[in-house]
This record gives sequence, C-alpha cells and structure tokens, in this order.
Amino acid sequence: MNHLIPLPASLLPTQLEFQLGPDTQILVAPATPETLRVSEFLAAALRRATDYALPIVPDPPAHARDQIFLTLHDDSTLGAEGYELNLTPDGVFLRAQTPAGLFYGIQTLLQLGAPLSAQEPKTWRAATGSIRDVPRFAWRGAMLDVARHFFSVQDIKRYIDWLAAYKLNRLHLHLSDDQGWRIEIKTWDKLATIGGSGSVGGKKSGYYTQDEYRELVAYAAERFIVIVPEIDTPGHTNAALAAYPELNCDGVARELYTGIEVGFSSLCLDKEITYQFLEDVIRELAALTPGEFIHIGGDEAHATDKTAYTQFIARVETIVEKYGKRMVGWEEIGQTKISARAIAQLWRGEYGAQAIQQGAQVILSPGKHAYLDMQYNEQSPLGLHWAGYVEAQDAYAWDPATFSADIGESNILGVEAALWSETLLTFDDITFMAFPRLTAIAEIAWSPQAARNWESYRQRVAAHGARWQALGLHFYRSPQIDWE
Ligand code: TNX
Repeated sequence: MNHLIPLPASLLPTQLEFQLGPDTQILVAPATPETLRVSEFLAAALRRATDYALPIVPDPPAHARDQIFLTLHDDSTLGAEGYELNLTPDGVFLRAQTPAGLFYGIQTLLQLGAPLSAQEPKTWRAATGSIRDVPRFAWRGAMLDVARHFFSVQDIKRYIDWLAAYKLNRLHLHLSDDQGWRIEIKTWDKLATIGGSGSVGGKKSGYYTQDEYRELVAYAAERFIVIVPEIDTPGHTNAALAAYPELNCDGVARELYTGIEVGFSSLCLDKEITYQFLEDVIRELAALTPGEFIHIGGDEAHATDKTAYTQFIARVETIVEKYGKRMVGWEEIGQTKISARAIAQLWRGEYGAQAIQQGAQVILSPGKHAYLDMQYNEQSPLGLHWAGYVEAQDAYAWDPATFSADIGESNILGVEAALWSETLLTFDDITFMAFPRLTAIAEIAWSPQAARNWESYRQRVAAHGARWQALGLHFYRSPQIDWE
C-alpha cells in the first residue's frame, strides 16, 4: 500500500492480503453503460495480468465472497471524482458517486496489485486496507506540443494511457505554432496541407484529420480525460501565415519555418479576414470538442502591437464564447480585459494577479517546476534550459498555494505539466522527459499538500520505475532516486 502515486487523501493499511482467483467475478451495480465500461476496463487489465476469466456480473443479486464489487452511491463528500476503496481478504469494495470516481479507484487498485511471486507471474494479490480519496484540484493537466514535431495518433494514445494511470484529467494539445499546423480545418484546408508539412528541422511533420482527432477525443474521454485544443494566436502563427498569403498584412505568404526562435510572427490584426479565419477555426474546433475549453495561446506576441493585442484577445474571447466554450490562454492574456470565465495559464508567473483581479482562475505551469521540456541537468541529451535545469525534486517539491503571494488556493483551478517538443522526435523522447516528473506534477495536482513530501515520493517512485522498466517505458534514471 505504500507506493501509490498520487498519494491518496487517506489510507489505512490492514496488513492482510486479497488474492484474485480463477473464480473471481467483477460485480457492478447499478449496471449502466458507463459503469459497465469502467468494469470492462478493470477486467481487461486484470485478465492481461492473470489469464483469469473475470466475468462482469451486472446488478448482482446478493453479496458473494472473493469478488470485486463496483458500486455507485450517493456520498457528496466524494464529489465528482472521489472514491472509497476497501480491500479485505474476502473482497474488494469500490464505491464512488460517479463513473469517473470508479475509474480513479480502479487506477489505485491496479497500482496495488502484484504477482504472488516471480515464479507465478500470472497471479495477482494486493495488500488490504481502506482508502478514501478525492483530488485537490479539478484541472490536472498535461500539455503536449505536437506542433514543433508531430506525434502519431498511436503515440498520443499511449501518452493518454499514462496520464490516466496517474489520475490526470486534461490533455492540452498545442496544435499550431510557427513550425506547423496539426489539425484539419475544412474551411481553410491549406492550414493542414501546407502548414502541416512543416516542423523543426523539417523532421516529423503531419496533421490529424478531423476523424483522427475525434478518435483521440473519444479515446481520452473513455479514460475521463478532456482534450483541450490550442490554436496559438496572434503570435506563433507562421505556419498559418505560410499557408494563406491573405492572412499577412503585406499579402505575401511566409516561408515555412524550421528553427526554434519564438516571438517573430503575428496575425494581421487590422484585417477583417483574420477574424473570419479565427471564427471558422474556432467553430470547427468547438464542434470537435465536447470539453468546455478552447485554448487560444496568446503567449509571446512580441511582433504584435500592444493595444491591438488587447483588443484582439477580447474579440477572440467573444468568438470562443459564441461557440459555447471557455477561453484558456497563456498568462499574457491577464494584461488584457478578460471575463471571469476565462482561464490564464501561468508559465512565468508575471500576469497571474491581473487575471485573478478580473475574477478569472489560473492554471499553474511554472517553467522551473512544471516544464517537462527543461533539461534535467547540463548533460541531458534532450530539452532546453531557459527556465533552468529541472530535476525530479524541482518538479516535485513545491506547493501551488505558496507559489506566488498573489495567488491563493481558491484562485487555482489546477496544475499542468507542459512538454514542448523542439528537441523531441520519438515517443521514447516524450517519456524520457515526462518520467519521473509528470508523476510528480500528477501528485501535486491530486494529493493533499500536508500528506506529501519529497522523501516519500522518492521512495514510492522507485517502485514505479521497476514497473516502467518491465513495461519498456523509457524514463530518466534520476540520480536523486534509488531505483530498484
Ligand atoms: C516558451 S511557454 C514558449 C514556447 C516554447 C517553450 C520552450 C510558452 C507559452 N511559450 O513557445 O516552446 O518556451 O520551453
């Protein structure tokens, strides 16, 4: 019970053991399409581990022994994502108010399980005890930059699997930047066909068709993860400016950009066609997005006039709201007039207070803690270091509530680990940068501050390293951790 990540809100081990057997069933009540689906998720994982049949029994008549029971019941203290998990030698009892709560309880249960011995790899046992668990923050995010280098649908699904295992619930996809445009837009098809053909160094370009994107949204939703699409504006737009000459103030298309400088491009804010373009893009994105959020970028608009920038963000928020979504933007939007529904994402920590004064909430992604693209140290083969080197302890040992004097717990919607991809080409590159830092941010986002500390995380993550290794996950063997 002592290696869970994220640490549960409360945990009481009872020192006994539950064992899965060939006759174990998964009982579920009430049986609804969603509770059956999460039961199937659990069954599939346990079948892979054991070869037992593990049938799912909807709405079982009476309590039997040696079973796993999943039930929905009213307990408002568990909220929309909490769960209660009791393991006894006679059975596993998982209760939540919502299917999401059951899903998180299942992630905990799967972390608890291990084979009886190395000689019997297809057995499954877990230590007994009781857990009551609710998340600290509603927004537990990971951002992936698919614009600097493109990553396949398969890669994103694999990343989503890991996010779900650590109870993250937002995947923010950075879908456009100077180097590439990665989402098909039917009304402006050259964004993808021309803008999507670029990338850093000209390697790993491409784009998602709308069908592929829908497939990702559905895959994430089955794991209670909301995809937050970002179209970065008005800067970071060279790929769009290369696709459509009319979006440039001088009417001349830009060349595709393969470098990694930032802050040189801008949409032409005096042209009406710019707003038609934005409205078409936001309308199509909103139609692909069941989640409440559209991220409009807004960062590093160094090539945009300041006053024009202010008016632009206000106009973009109107468009986002027209399509029924809430605007998320990088913290620079705090300098402009935004609504209380807007969300500012901090990365440097300069404009958070201005966003909060307007009633908006913030997401914390401070570069020196939550930027997974920062090098671990001077020798790191991948990554940048403009925010410093970010070792495992730097990612873990900070508290969102004391990050800035201007930002209190209630102002914080959540935390997000950002992974920019200027230097990343493969899925192994992604996971090398993410682990063991993504798991640190996941714990900050979920676990109560009072319960967590670096020494404990350091020990627990070592046990996860053994699993990562067994599963072939490429990760950083931080010297700060005594890997098993
Ligand atoms: C800053 S963070 C950027 C990105 C870069 C990143 C590299 C932010 C909002 N903008 O354009 O990729 O640094 O770490």
